[in-house]
This record gives sequence, structure tokens and C-alpha cells, in this order.
Amino acid sequence: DESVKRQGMHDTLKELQREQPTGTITRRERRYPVFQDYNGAYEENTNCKITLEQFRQGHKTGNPLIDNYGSSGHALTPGGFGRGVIASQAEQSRVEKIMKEFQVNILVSDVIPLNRVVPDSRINGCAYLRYPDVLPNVSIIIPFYNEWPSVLLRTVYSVVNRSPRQLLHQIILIDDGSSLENLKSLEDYIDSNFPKDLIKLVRLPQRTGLIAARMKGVGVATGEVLIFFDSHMEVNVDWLPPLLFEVSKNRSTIAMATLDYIVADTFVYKYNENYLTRYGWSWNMIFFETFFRDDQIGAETTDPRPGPSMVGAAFAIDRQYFNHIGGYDENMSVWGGENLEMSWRVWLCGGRLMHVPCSRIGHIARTQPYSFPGGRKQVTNFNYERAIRVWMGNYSRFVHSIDPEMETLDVGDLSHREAIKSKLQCKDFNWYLNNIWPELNIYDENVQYWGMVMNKALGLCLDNDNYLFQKESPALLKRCSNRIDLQGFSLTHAGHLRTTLQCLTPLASENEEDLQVMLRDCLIDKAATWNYSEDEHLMHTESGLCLDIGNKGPVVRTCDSQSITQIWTFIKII
Ligand code: UD2
Ligand code: MN
Repeated sequence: DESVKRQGMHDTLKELQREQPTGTITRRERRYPVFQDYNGAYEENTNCKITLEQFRQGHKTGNPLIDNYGSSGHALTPGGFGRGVIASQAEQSRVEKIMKEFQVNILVSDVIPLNRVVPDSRINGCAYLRYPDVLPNVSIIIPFYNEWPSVLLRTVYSVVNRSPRQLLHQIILIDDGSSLENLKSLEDYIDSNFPKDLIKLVRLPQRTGLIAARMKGVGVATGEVLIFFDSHMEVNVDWLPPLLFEVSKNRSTIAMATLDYIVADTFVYKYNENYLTRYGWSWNMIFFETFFRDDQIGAETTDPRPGPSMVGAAFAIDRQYFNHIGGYDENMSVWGGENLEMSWRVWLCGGRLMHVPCSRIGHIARTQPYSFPGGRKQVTNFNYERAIRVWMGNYSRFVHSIDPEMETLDVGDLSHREAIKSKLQCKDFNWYLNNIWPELNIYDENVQYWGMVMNKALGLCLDNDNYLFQKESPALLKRCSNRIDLQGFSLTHAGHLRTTLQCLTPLASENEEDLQVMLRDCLIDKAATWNYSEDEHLMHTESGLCLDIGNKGPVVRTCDSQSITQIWTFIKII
């Protein structure tokens, strides 16, 4: 098994040598193969108290500023070309401890070169696009709190190595009051390893949270465009020009990179080759990935596409425009919510939010390894509520119905944020819901009926099983809970029976006679239509069958006006 793997590696190496640029293949057109996890132990350097001096000696392979694609030795280095490193059996218990403390395998990080190469994750077509040489330059702002040095520095190296020098104005590192001992010599490391003035390190005396820390970064930034990063990312091939180009075309655009995944315990660099996603959110303030609607995809798959909301990092925004639309709400604490607030604000105040398929950045997805003063839910609810009160208007009724505690939270003074809204004459939230995120159900607008849908025979209600995503899932029957996000359904004027994001649609199932009733995305899939009669039957108009109860849940069957199991009542929630 081991020798098969090694043989595989040798083959790959040969393959790579064959791929070296020649007169006919330009560098941009090279595509690195995707590697399997590298199953080597990392005996070489497992001291978790590794110092920056040790880094310098052990990990500086080649000159990162000259060698854009890493030195040729990388194919055999741990983690080279985005491969992962898997701990040996002997190391397992140590790794578990480390993961508990850091949520990231710093042992693995420490043996992977700081300037490793990652596979080109871009979709077909990106490699052939050319961007103007003259683009606005950028300040990259990276707040960090107790980030492990090799993780932080790999972020920095990847940016330096893979960004055109004339576009990279500066990298601003904001230490948000870290206590980690081995971050103390970061200044020295930066001084002796990077060009003077390229990297600015600001140390905050106390932890202020990532939102305030970013704003400190903005305060010292002098580039034309700002890009915010997390401190554990690795950029992909040619990631920067596509973002800057999108901003340069329209200065009120937020240009979002497409995120890849660096797995926290092996550092394998993973990505979706076959599809792109955007980000949605629902009334219970859950944020998720979802697919694009057909009408949002441009003529080319590589074309930027609009999105209803953003993740918090890896986006570019014109610095003047950032300030013009009110920066961030600095009173938000620690983590969370600033991404939604900015998404709403930019759309409502005349800007736009675009996904840029050809700019890709890997991010280590991990649980937050740090504390949230007062608790995570308190912190995020506070932040959300500040955004909700300023932007959502009456639509906050849905959020507050789901989490009543939010409504009475003391979120402090909002006058500064309100002032932005009136100064920029921003639109009402209704516009955002109807035009930018129509997937999200407005339960009580333009509908015939809405509420919980209770079955008369069982006294149970239709339930979406907290199901938010695209692929089909069966509708369920559960104890009525008054939870809008789980059991709110609207019968629209178009006849769709909608829950938060899906529509009820009967589908033939393989081994059952009944047509099972599924939930499917309303705007991406074709939604079924229903007719609600005076005798409280819900008839599927296409088949003429009525909503009923089957063995496993709701089904449709031949309508029977006598059948009590076919009687459904809309019950008011709010
Ligand atoms: C996601 C976003 C992040 C931010 C957050 C919500 C991505 C890839 N990540 O977070 O950018 O929008 O959602 O707020 O889109 N940090 C500090 N001080 C703190 C806490 C964190 O400086 O008190 C730093 C931290 O070291 C990291 C960055 O802020 O570099 C983001 O934190 P995270 O990585 O824990 O958050 P993540 O990825 O869950
Ligand atoms: Mn992060």
C-alpha cells in the first residue's frame, strides 16, 4: 500500500516534469493535478513550541519573492501542491490534544513549507482570461487573534508569492491582543524575510474583536482597494486581478473570491471543481451555501455573478467606497454578523455584491478556538440585532418570532448606523427581499393563507425538518411548534405552498404507491401549485390529488371530501 502510494508520487512527479513550461505552454495554462492525501508521518519537526527562528531555518525553501510557483522540490515536501499530511499512529493522541486546543493541526502546519504551492482550483476558462495590467492597488487587512505563526505566515507568503507586485500595495497584520508567546518575535521575522514596507504589523494592546480590528487596519491602509482576510488562508493561482478588475469596472462593487477549503487536521487543499455556490441566509439567522439560479449565471461560467450575502473574508472593496457606505459597525463585538450587515447595506444603498468565480482562496474551516465574552450566542445575537434594527424594518417580526429574546436585547446606540441609512437614502428591506433574495419566503405578503398547516385527524403540523438546502427532502408531520422557520407555510397567489426556502411538491417514489410530498427549492426547481378549497382540502392542481397522510408522512391521494385525514387548517403563528 505504502509502496503503491510512493509509486503514485513518482508518477506524478514525472507528470509534473513533463508539464514544465515550454515555448508553447505558458505558465498560466499549467494546471496542477489534484493530489491524494500524503500519507507520510512528519517525524522531521514535531516540536509544537517551534520558534520563529526554527521556522526560518527549516522552512524557507527558495526565495518566495522570486519563485512564484515554489521551488521544484515541493512535490516531495509534506503538504506540497496542497496535499495533506496525516499523522502517524504514534502521533494520534498528541494530535487530538492539539486539535482540542487550537482546532487546527499546528503540528502538520509546522512541517508544511510556508510557501507551498496549491493546486489550481479554478474552473475551466479562468486560465485563459487576461486582465488589464493597470488595476487599482490593494491593502490586504488580516486581523488575527492567537493564530499559530506558521498558519499566519503561510497566509502572508501565499499572498506575497501569488500577487503581482505592482498591485500589492501592502499587507496589514492586526494582532488583536494575542497572548500566544511565539507570536512575540513576529516583527523580527517580518523584518528579515520580507521587503521593507510591504508588511505592516499593528499590535492592539487588548482584544477588540475582529470587526474593530479590521477597522484599525482600515485606519492605516493607503491602498486604493481593501481586501479583508482571515489569518489562515492560502490564495490560489492568479487570485488577485479578477477581484480588482471587478472593482475597477464599478467602484460600488464588492467583489468576492470563491472559497476553497483547507482541512484543519491535514491541511489538504480541497475544492469543488464542478459547481459554484453563493451564500444564503434564513430568518433564523442561519447562513449557508446554496446554488445559483440559472438567470444569475452569465454568458460564460467564468463571469461574476450576484449573490445575496457574503462570508466575512476574502472580498475586495474600493477603500473610498468602503468608507462612503459606512465601513463596519464598530460596536459589533468579537465575531459574527458583520458580513450580513454589510451584504444588506451594500445592496440597499446602491452597491452590489458579486461572486468572482476565477478568484479562489483556500480557508481553514474550523471551530473558533477562542472565547466569546458572555457566550457565543449572546455575542452573535447582539451583532445580528444591531444590524436587524437598522436595516430590516418590520421584517424583524420573523426573526423575533423565532428567537424572542433578540427583540428585547439592549444593543446600545444605533444613531450612527441610522444616519448612514438616511444620508445614502438606502432602500427599504422589502426591495432586498424581492429583488436580491427572493428565495427567502415573506410568509405573510402576497399570499392567500399562511401559518402552520395542521392536519385535522392527527393534530400534527407540516414541518420542514429544519431543511434549508437544495436537494429534495421529504416534508414531515410533527407536533405543532409555532416555529415559523420549521412550520411556517404560505400558500402564495401563484399557488405555491412555501416554507422558508422550499416549495411542497409531490413526487413519485420508487417503492410506494403514494406520491410522497417533498420540499424542493422554489426558484431553482419547478414548484407545484396547490388549490385550497372551502372544505379545507389542499389539492395538487397538476394531478388533482389531495394532501393526505401516508405511512411515513404527508402524501397525495385521490381526493375524498369525507376523509378527515385530508383536512388541513392554517393556524396563525404571529
Ligand atoms: C467567518 C469569516 C470571518 C468573519 C466571521 C464572522 C470567512 C472565511 N471567515 O469566520 O471573516 O466574517 O465569519 O464575523 O469568511 N479574530 C480576531 N479577534 C477576535 C476573533 C477573531 O482578530 O476576537 C480573527 C481571527 O484570528 C481570524 C478572523 O478574525 O483571522 C476571523 O475569525 P475566524 O476565522 O475564527 O472566523 P470564521 O472563519 O469562522
Ligand atoms: Mn476563519
